[in-house]
Amino acid sequence: MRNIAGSGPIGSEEVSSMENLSPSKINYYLKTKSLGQKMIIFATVDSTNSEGKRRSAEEAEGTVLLSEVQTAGRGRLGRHWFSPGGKGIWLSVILKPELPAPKVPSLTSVAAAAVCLALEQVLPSQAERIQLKWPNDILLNGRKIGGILTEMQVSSAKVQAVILGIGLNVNLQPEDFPEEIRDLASSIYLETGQILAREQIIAFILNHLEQLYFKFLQQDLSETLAVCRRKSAVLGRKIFLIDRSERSVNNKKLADNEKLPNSGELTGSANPSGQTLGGQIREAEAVDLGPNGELLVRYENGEEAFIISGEISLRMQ
Ligand code: BT5
Repeated sequence: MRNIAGSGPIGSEEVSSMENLSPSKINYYLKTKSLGQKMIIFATVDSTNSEGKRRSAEEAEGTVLLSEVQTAGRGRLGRHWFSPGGKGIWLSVILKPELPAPKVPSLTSVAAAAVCLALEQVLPSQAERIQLKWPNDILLNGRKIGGILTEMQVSSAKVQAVILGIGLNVNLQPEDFPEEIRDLASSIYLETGQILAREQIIAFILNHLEQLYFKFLQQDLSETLAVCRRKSAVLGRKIFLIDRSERSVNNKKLADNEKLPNSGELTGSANPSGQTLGGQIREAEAVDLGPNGELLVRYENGEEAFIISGEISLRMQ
């Protein structure tokens, strides 16, 4: 029996209304052994990733947290993730892989590939328009409809838990987007005119995620990389790489949740010689993905580097 519960902490509520996410509908499509065997569905929570961190010690691997609304949804580097009610998928999975920390960033690619495969399944006629902007943006018709936030909790140099957060704008209407992101953000509904059942998409994401995650645990990232290459909006293109690391280190006004020691989002940006870009914007060509999902870039001077994500933002030219 799947346990779908929600005895939430203060500030969290269980969903009971019929118009909200239906656990039984999710279960109908779910084919997983572990992921989503326990789902906790909130009406409102600050961030499913934050809730995942708070619960990670007590919850088993594969526990899925969903919320209709997030009041403090987060993107990378402390950015805000708009999470209005009832129309999006705001989901986090608690994972407990026995892995060294440097292997964890690959999970962003695993999740990105899983979301693409799920979207191709529900939108076969749009398959070619679904793309990935490395490392974590899901695009439809070139506009951002989703994103991934991978965070890990580390104690005594051991990965205790990974909170894999997925945000997807499914049925959002124009008025659901604040002015500042209207130009870049969109939803499946806005791009296709279709209102989709969120439950089916959730189940399809978890089905693909589990399959790719299990392979990843067996050190097989080949399918993930094949999907990420096939769906890449970036490979072969000129890009700008914008280093954010100085901001992280020097800006004393960082929000607490922006970088928590041993409990933060994945960061790390270095080329093979260990240099960062030092706050610069650098032009490069996106050449390929590396064996762990890193981005291989070639700078104008011919130098090549693997970018590990985290503190690097990428703009397409
Ligand atoms: C991301 O960050 O794209 C990761 C988003 C992860 C959200 C999920 S929801 C479930 C889980 N719980 C959380 O609290 N988070 C995760 P990033 O690449 O840093 O992009 C953030 C930027 O995307 C913002 O600065 C905005 O420009 C834009 N943005 C914000 N909300 C958006 C939305 N709903 N749709 C599209 N773009 C958005």
